[in-house]
Amino acid sequence: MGFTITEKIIKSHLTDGDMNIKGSEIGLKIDQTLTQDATGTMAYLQFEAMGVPRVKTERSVAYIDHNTLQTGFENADDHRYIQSVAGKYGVWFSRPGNGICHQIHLERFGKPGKTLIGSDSHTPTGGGLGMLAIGAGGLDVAVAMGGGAYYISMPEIVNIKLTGGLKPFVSAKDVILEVLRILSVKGGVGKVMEYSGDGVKTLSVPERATITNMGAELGATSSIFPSDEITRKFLKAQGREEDYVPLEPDKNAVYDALIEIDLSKLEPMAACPHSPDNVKTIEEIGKIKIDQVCIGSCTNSSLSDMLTVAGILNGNDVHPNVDLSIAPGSKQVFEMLAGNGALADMIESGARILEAACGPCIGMGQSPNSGGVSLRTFNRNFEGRSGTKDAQVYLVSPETAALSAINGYLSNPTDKTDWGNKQVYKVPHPEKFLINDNMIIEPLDEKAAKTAEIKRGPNINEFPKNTPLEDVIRAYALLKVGDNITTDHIMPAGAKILPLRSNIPAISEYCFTVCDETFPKRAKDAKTPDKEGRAGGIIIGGANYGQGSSREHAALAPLYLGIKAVICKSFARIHRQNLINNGIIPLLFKNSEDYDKISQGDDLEILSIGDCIKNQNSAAIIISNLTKGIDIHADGAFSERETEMLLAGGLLNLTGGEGL
Ligand code: MIC
Ligand code: SF4
Repeated sequence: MGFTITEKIIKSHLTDGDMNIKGSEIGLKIDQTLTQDATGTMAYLQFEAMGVPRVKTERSVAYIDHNTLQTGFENADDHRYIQSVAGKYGVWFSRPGNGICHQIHLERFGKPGKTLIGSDSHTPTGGGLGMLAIGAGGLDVAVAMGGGAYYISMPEIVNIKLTGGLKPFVSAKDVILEVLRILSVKGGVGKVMEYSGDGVKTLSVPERATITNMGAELGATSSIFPSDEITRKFLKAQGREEDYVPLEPDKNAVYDALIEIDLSKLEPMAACPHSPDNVKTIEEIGKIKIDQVCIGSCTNSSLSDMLTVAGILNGNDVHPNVDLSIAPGSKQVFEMLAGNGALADMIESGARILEAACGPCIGMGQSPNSGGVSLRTFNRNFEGRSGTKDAQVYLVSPETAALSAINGYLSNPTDKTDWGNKQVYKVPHPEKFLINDNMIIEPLDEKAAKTAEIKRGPNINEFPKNTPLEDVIRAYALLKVGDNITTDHIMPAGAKILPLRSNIPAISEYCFTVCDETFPKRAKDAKTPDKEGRAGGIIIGGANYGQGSSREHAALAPLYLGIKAVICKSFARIHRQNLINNGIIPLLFKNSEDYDKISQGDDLEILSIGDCIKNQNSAAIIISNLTKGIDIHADGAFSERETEMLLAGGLLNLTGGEGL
């Protein structure tokens, strides 16, 4: 039996486990890591706590791209901390303004056949280059930087076979929207999406990266393309052809499932509010009036995306009722747009140009007007993420976004009537990228690193640590939520809250406030044991709990607020791991209908939970609902490694802060 690309990379990086048993836990050696600033401060504080003198990876990079709005000292202090810690421990540092981590990593560092984990859920962008690139919690990245393995469940591998070629003005974004339409935001859990077929040869590396980037929205462990002549051409144009290695599946590779997509049949699409899988064709949605268009984010900010946008905007004015903002993905893209005049075309049309960063994608500015309709080339349209609770955010391709910005309504770039007399100007795509890495700082040499000082501003607070698992949990169901709860619900982001990412007590004040403003106070009050021995809280969730971001804060803040366990129908992969890493017990309802048997405020007791977990007998865990007088069966199914972490009260307790 031959191997898929995913299996080849896993095989050459396997440190633990049996890759022949799907769903079993396997350990992988990690070649490269990346962090961004919003998750990075915690990751480096954790790395420091491990006491490893220097990173052991082939390449680790710290990017500053999320918290670039400096409305107070906090973000700038965090940047300084990360710069100093990176220099000391052997991590390359990408300065604020250099661009979005995933775009730059693709341009300057990614290598086919390598493993990459990043403290950001869109790390699979690197799959566009043939890397096995996976999003992880900050603590997992810290462990990998220290030379430790990264653990995943051996994934099922889905062959997404692409045939034909895209029609003009249908784009890579429409391909991944089609996959989301077919599979939904839960459809990729436990799976790697591996792209194959003749259609692959029609897609450039940045187009492939758009598709693998948004594979995160499927809940997939990763997504990957072959490494072929197109990959070589991209790396050559980036001045690093030597990083190229070919990578394709064996002819007799066996996949767990097959999805076939004929690219020539795809139409322009949009993910409608408020979920990336709520996909319809633009034609189905109709010509709705729009208020805002935002172009950029790690999904669609490559040079070719930007040149396409400039070509559409050129010679046209942005509609008077539309606010258009554009954020190029990296300094390289920005500088090249400036050099070839495309930037002038954008400015001339009336676009507002933002710095190369995440910006509006994470609610750092550009919140839409009340009830406003916003078209975004981004990857997430969760309720409230834009900063305006009642905004209606649609996720679209750069082509759809640019044409709509001129017309003032949602436009179909394959429909001649939506073009009117407009001419599309083709800005030539350069053969070579402009290479200027002056915003990337090399780490200090080992001698200088020894005496280098780490700069800690007052915003940097300690991360909370858990205590070893108790045998009985007695607590109220402090909050009950429904299906598909995102980490944006659990620990919201945005310009006001993101600066508190290095300060868990302060950020905890916003935990779950999207669902219930009273939650932080109620949780803090419940921390103190009452007369009957109740202490802390339990959260009840539906299916796909914790989807979305990798932010560890969605576990750290609940931990700080005294949450002991989350019981739900199913978990998203990264969030479940973050809970375990921090000693919060993720339990499943054995029968999902039992979700209805617990109401918010019910008094719950879980006896012998420590014993059940210790004896790997989580199937015996019983939740007694003392309010309703019923017993409910739970399940956990923890691996040996996870069991140890839960018993110790988290990964850092387990290692005692000493190495791995
Ligand atoms: C996101 O897109 O939600 C983020 C912000 O990039 C997060 C990371 C974070 O919360 O800091 C992610 O995708 O992991
Ligand atoms: Fe940044 Fe948005 Fe990409 Fe997250 S999804 S890394 S916030 S651009």
